[in-house]
Amino acid sequence: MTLAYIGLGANLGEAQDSLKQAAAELARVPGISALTLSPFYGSAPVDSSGPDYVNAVATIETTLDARTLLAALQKIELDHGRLRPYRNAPRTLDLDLLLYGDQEIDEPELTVPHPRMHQRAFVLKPLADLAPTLRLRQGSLAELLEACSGQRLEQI
Ligand code: A4P
Ligand code: MG
Repeated sequence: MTLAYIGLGANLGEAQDSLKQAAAELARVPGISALTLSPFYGSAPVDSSGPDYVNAVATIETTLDARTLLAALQKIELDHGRLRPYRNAPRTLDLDLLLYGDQEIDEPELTVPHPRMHQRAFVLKPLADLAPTLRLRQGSLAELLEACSGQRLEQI
């Protein structure tokens, strides 16, 4: 059983509803259990455009290996009508595998820990809500959050 962290984001459509539904769908995937969802946050787009995002983080316990878990996340994205016109395009649903136990994976299709998570308040804050004492390679969540205090983020 591996503890994994999933980042959820959306900035098109009924974003908060999409995140709630996606979390419910994730909880029903065989091999996934004990899903805990953070509070929801509204956040200004970072390296992206369009309306504000809604973001959250979920922890799960899983017997799926990391690649199978990623495939399950991508299936849920597709079910929510996710299109990929260009990188960082506005999206109806984005599910990122942030952490998979303490495993490090460095492949184009799957990089874990997620390579940009430590620079993003919309990931770090909900992560801190779920796991306040967690440390990333780059530092404690509090230190990392301090460094991205310029990013607009509010709990909704
Ligand atoms: N991939 C590699 N590693 C991973 C991983 N750990 N989790 C590959 C998920 N996917 C991973 O992803 C592109 C490819 O990355 C996939 O084929 C997968 O095999 P994608 O979801 O199709 O494209 P994307 O989301 O545009 O790219 P990416 O890299 O997920 O973007 P980011 O860096 O996550 O940024 N601002 C706010 N406020 N809130 C947001 O949620 N999100 C982004 C997306 C930008 N700005 C944002 C937000
Ligand atoms: Mg993504």
